[in-house]
Amino acid sequence: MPTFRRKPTQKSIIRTDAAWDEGEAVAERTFARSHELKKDPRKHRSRANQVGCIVGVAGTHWLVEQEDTYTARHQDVFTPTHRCIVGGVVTSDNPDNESLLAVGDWVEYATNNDQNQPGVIVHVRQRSTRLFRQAPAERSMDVLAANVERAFFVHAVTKPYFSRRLLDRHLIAAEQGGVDPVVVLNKIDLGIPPEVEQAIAYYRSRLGLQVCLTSAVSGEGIDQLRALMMGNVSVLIGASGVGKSALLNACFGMDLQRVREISRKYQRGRHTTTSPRLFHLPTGGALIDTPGVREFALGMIAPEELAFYFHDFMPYSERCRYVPCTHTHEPECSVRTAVAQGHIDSERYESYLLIFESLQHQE
Ligand SMILES: Nc1nc2c(ncn2[C@@H]2O[C@H](COP(=O)(O)OP(=O)(O)OP(=O)(O)O)[C@@H](O)[C@H]2O)c(=O)[nH]1
Ligand SMILES: [Mg+2]
Ligand SMILES: [Zn+2]
Repeated sequence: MPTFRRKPTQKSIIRTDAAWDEGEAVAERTFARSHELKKDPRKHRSRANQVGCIVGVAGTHWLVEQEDTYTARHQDVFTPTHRCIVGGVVTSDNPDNESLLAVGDWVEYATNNDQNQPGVIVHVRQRSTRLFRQAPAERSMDVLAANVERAFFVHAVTKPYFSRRLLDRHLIAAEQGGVDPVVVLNKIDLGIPPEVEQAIAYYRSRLGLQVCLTSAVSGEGIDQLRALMMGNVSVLIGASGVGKSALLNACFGMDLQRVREISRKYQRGRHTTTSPRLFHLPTGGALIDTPGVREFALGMIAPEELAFYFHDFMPYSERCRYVPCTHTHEPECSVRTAVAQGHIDSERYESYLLIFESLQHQE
């Protein structure tokens, strides 16, 4: 899926943020190929004759649903789309270090008079929220979904094993991107291991997290999940094989997405879903299914800011002797004392240390 991972190339992007409206020169930040564009980026945008939302990817094309169709809220989960490409110059209202395009983005595009030819995306509108991770081996942010109100972080209670490390990263990413998090623990028909029960209790009571227990097989928790989706644009995020597509099918009551058994040998998913796709809910709102993501590197956080994302540390961090305290080695650190006394979950602290180290590494 090459286009999903496409990063903004400096040559083809021109920022058109507020600076333009204020008449400030942003010439240093423009890389226009045409002189006309350099003079007036609005002229470039006027090439577009449509506005729409990116709902999927097909090969090298982005599938764009025209605004009127998108908002019509007809009962169809599938609605007609225009196939579009990114051709030549694209302007964007989003930061340069984020993916140029993602499912959920609102774009301005020009359709081709020849129906067999793809349309051309001309401009990407400002994202209100995003769910991103740091792209592997890069400094840029890989946007998994844009403009979503809620993220369902799907984990299996078992098969594949429940990863606290991944969940803690998910929660930080949600806060960074301005997205409301809901944890979905799926496959409860297989039985919930005691350590998973314990973890859920901690996340619920200490972080006030909404946790939804589900089974795509028995149907337990599906009504609750469906109710949480209603009226919102949400995204399913999680490792491969946890049952994102199975849950989507269960919520819609039809087989919209392919589902495949996890590998017996490695107890991992097989990356069955290969590109993100947005489906309309008959009750209003939409749900985006995404390919499994196991590596969830965080970016754009200074190591010393990390503790602010660990809300369960807050009541203790105020009492640390050193200010600021990184809670890693300083003497008389109340966070470390709270971990030793069992007031802070030692698994959460372990996640903190690992993320802290990875962020330090990046600097
Ligand atoms: N027992 C049980 N199996 C489930 C449940 N949900 C999904 N599965 C199974 O788990 C496997 C993986 O499900 P998928 O829906 O393909 O997983 P996914 O998260 O979409 O995986 P990717 O598309 O690879 O990211 C399939 O064999 C499903 O039948 C559940 O609630 N209980
Ligand atoms: Mg899937
Ligand atoms: Zn401390």
